[in-house]
Amino acid sequence: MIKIALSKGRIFKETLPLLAAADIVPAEDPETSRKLILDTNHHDVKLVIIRATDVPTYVQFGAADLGVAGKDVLMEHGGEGIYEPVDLGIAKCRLMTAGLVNAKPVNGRKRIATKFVNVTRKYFESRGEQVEVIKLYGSMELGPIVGLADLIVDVVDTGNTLKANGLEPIDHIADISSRLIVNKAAMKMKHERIQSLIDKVREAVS
Ligand code: PRT
Ligand code: MG
Repeated sequence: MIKIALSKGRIFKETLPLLAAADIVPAEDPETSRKLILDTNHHDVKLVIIRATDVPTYVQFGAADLGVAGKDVLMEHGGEGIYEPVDLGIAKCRLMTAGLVNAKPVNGRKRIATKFVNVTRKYFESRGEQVEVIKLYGSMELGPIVGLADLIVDVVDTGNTLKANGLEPIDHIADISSRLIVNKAAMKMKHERIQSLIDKVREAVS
């Protein structure tokens, strides 16, 4: 059995054609189905539908053999127990700091609101800046507006969400795209099957 962890939304949509190139076609649409495990055209291949941030965890512990996750989520997870063989070039965006347009300079330690607390700590540490990191689970843009934080760290695509909330991107932390990830133990135990899948996906990407 091969289990592939995917999140709904943009990653699922953009991964479908790549899976199809590896002859894997889901039996149902996760946007309309309530099932968390989807059958495919192969009796021994299943898709596990979970939150984007949970994909590396499922793959790390072998609850899924493979998965697709954004580099932002992988950086935050740390990548333990995971190989990252293919950059799929999908769901592209940038991890940025952002703040209010015309923000006043901050006295003392900046407060940074983000769901990427590990990445944010590392980033400011690498710049020798002492900051206070505030963990949020969504709607980071609100942080500076209501005075919870001076800056946010979030992924930005068009920049429209920042703009609509009176914020602007400031520093670029990393370019982001989604990666095919593989459980390290599964890569050994199910090598032929997984390697052939990786090869077909890689070919479809390039
Ligand atoms: O939605 P959920 O809380 O379940 O998790 P999630 O938001 O992490 O999942 P999802 O499916 O929205 O995103 C999955 C992956 O897509 C992320 O991990 C990124 O690698 C990638 N990606 C690409 C993005 C975006 N573009 C993106 N624009 N993820 C999120 N956004 C959000 C961003 O957080 C902000 O709220 O869209 C808004 C900004 O978009 P613009 O175009 O207005 O700049
Ligand atoms: Mg989302």
